[in-house]
Amino acid sequence: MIRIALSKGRIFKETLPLLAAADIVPVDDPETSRKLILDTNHDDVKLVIIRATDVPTYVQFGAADVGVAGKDVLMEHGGEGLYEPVDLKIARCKLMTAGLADAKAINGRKRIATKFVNVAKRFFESRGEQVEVIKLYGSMELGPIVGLADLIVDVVDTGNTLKANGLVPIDHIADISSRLIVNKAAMKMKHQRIQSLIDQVSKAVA
Ligand code: PRT
Ligand code: MG
Repeated sequence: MIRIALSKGRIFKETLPLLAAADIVPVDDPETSRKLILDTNHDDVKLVIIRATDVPTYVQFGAADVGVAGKDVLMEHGGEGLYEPVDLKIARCKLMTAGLADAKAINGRKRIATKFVNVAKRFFESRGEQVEVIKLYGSMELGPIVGLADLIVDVVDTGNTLKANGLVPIDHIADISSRLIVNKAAMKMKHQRIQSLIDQVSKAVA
């Protein structure tokens, strides 16, 4: 049995063709089905549909053998207990800091609103800056507008969401794409099955 952890939305959509190249095709559509475990064309391959930020956790603890997660989510998680064998080159974006376009100079310790608390701490630490990080679960763009924070750390694709909220991107933290991740124990115990999945998916990416 192989369990593959995926999130709905862009990662699911962009992973489907790569799984198809490995002859894995889901039987149900997660956007319409209420099932959290989807059957596939193989009795011994299941897809587990979870929140994007939970994917590394499921794979770390072996609740799923394999998963697909954004590098942003992996940087925040820390990557413990995981291998990251394939850059799938999907769901690309950038991790950035951003702030109000008409921001006044910030005096004293900056406040940073983000769901990427660990990433933000590491980034500002690496620049020798002491900051106060405020954990949010979404709509980070609102932070600077309502005076909750001076800056945000978020993923940016077109930049339209920042622009629509009067924000501008400032520092580039990392280029992001989604990665195939594998539980370290499963890589040993189910080596043949997982290695062939890695090979077929890698070939499809290239
Ligand atoms: O939505 P949920 O809270 O469940 O979780 P999630 O937002 O982490 O999941 P999802 O499915 O939205 O994103 C999954 C992964 O896609 C992320 O972890 C990233 O690696 C990647 N990705 C690629 C993005 C984007 N592009 C992206 N544009 N994730 C989020 N966005 C957001 C962005 O922050 C902005 O709010 O989409 C909005 C539009 O972006 P712009 O710049 O094009 O306006
Ligand atoms: Mg989202």
